[in-house]
Amino acid sequence: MEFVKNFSFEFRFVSIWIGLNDRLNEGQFVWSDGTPFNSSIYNNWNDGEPDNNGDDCVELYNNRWNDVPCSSTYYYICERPKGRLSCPDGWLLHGLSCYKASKEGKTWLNAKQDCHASRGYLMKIDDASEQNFIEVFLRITGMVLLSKDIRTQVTRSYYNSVTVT
Ligand SMILES: [Ca+2]
Ligand SMILES: [Ca+2]
Ligand SMILES: [Ca+2]
Repeated sequence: MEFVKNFSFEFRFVSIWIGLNDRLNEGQFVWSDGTPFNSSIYNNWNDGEPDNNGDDCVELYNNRWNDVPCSSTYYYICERPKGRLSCPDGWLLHGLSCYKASKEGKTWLNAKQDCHASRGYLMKIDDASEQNFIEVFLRITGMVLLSKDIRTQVTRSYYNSVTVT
């Protein structure tokens, strides 16, 4: 875990699309898989957000949520249910979902379509535990300079150090 911590600063300010949006009805947020968003169950809005300044799509930025223009091009994370089998190649299992990070910048809509093409949806953050997982996941997948072997090692040390529920 020390190793992961040392690199965390580099990735603190990367914007990542999540599935939350109010594109259809201003102020009524839903997840991209169609699930209504219930702020009282769990939310991670940054202070003063959402400010609804013509912004209908939500980024994860510095570990908090913020509504921004959907036309921004950001990295994104797709999530899909694990189902009965394990995750496909390139997807990481956590809880009942598989996750894949894409380091290709896309608009929110294009990112959403890419997730749908692989039978997933833009990341839906259901609770604090999933939010915490994604913060670590971003550090792991964002380390483009690391060799595959080292990345595998970091992934393993992460899983040794947390309880996966
Ligand atoms: Ca809005
Ligand atoms: Ca905003
Ligand atoms: Ca989820």
